[in-house]
Amino acid sequence: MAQRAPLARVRAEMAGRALLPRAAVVLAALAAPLSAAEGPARAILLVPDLGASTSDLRFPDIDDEEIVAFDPETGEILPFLQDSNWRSLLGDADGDGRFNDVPAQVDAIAAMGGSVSSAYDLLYSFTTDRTFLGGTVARDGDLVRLLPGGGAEIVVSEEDLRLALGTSSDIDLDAAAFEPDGTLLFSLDSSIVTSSAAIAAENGGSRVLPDETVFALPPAASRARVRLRDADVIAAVNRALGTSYASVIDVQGLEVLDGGEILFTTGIFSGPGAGAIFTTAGGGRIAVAGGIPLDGPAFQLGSPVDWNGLAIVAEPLRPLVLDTDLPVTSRSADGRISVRIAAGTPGGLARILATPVSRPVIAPTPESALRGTGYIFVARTDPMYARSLSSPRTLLRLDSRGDAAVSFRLRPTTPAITLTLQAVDETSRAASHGIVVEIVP
Ligand SMILES: [Ca+2]
Ligand SMILES: [Ca+2]
Ligand SMILES: [Ca+2]
Ligand SMILES: [Ca+2]
Repeated sequence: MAQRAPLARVRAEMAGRALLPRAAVVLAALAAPLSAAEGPARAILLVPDLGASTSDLRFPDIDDEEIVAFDPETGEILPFLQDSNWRSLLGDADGDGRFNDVPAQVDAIAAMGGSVSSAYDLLYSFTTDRTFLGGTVARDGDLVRLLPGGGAEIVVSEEDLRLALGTSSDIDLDAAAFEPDGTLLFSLDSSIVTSSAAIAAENGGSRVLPDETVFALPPAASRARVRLRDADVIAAVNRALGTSYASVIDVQGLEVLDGGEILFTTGIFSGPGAGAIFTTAGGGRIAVAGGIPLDGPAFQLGSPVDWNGLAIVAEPLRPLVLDTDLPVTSRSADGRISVRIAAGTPGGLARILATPVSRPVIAPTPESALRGTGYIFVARTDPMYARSLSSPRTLLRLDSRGDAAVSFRLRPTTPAITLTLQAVDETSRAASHGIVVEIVP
C-alpha cells in the first residue's frame, strides 16, 4: 500500500493550493447543500468517449483526450484542456524533437477537493501506458498527477489496485473519485475475476466483477470493497429512465458528493440515457444541477455521445480558452499561425504571449497576480516575452462573447522553431493554458 502516503500528501497539497486564493468562495460552496437534486451550480468536467460534436460552433469538435467544462448555470460548454494544451503540458516526452506526445485517450479524471483551475488540479488515468518527461511510466491502471515541467507522479498505482482487488488480471482503471475521507471509488474497463472470498461475498457470491462494478478503497485498507454491484448500477439507470436495460455497457465516469451520493456516467451511447449523468440518489435518477437535468441534450450535443470521465468541482469554472487549428504550421508558401481566444471578458482586451519553448518543455511559473490557470507557460527569460508583452499586434479586442481570432503571417525566413503561446485577459487577469505551435520548413 505504498501509495497511501503520497495520496494523503497529494490531497493536502492540492486542496491547500486551491484554498489559498479563494478561501471565501470555496467555504461558501462547502456550506451550501450538496444534493445533486438541488445543489449549487458548479463546474462539471467531462471527457468524451470517442470524441463528440456540439452545437456550440465555437468548438464543434471535442476529442477523447480533451476535457470540457460545463457550467450548469449558463449551459455553456467550453474546452478546459485540448490537444494543443497537452502539447504544452507534456513537452517532447519521447525526445524525438516533436511536441506531439499527446495521450491517445483520457479514460478517468478525478478532482481532489477544493477548486480546479488548471490541469495540475486533476488526477488522470489514460487508456494506454505512457512515459512522461523524467522517465515516469504511467500504466493504464494508474491514477496520476501532472507536474509542472512535463513530469508526472503516480498517486494510485495499478499494482496496488490489483492487489486490493485480489486479481491476477491486468487491469485498466476507467473511472475514479474521492470521498471526503480519502476513500477512492473506482471502476475498471473490463471484467475481472477475484480470488478474494470477501469481495466475492460482497458481489452476491460471484467472483466475476463486471466493468459496471464500483469499488471503494479506504485510505488505510489493503482490500477493496464492492460499493455498487453491476446489478445496482443497472437498476439505478433503469429507475432513472423507466427502461429495462439488461446492461449499461460500462461505468466510465464517477464522482461522489459529500452526502455519499454517487454520480456516474455509462457506456450507453445512443437511445435513452446517452450522454446522461446519473445519481444513486432516490434509488436512481438523472442528476440535476442548477435546475438543469444532466441528460444528453443539456450538453448541446450534436451527436449521441457517452462520457468517459467525470469530475465535479465546488465553484463555477469558465476557462479562458486559447486554441489553434494548426499545431504544426509550415513557414513555406503563405504560412500563418492562426489562434483564437474564447470566454474572456466581453468587449475587453486579451494579450497573447509567445516565446520559443525549449526541449524539454520549460517549467511554468506560478504567477500570484494571475487568475485562471495561475501559471505563465511561456519562457519569461526569452527576449520574445518582453516583445509580446508590449507589441500592439498581440493585444486583441474581444467581442461580445469574449472571443477573438488573430492570424500571424510567417516570413519565409522564419526559422524552424517551436513556440508556446498563452492568452491573458487584461480585465480579469485570467490566464489560459499554454498551446504549442511547431513551425516547420
Ligand atoms: Ca515527441
Ligand atoms: Ca485507464
Ligand atoms: Ca494495466
Ligand atoms: Ca468501468
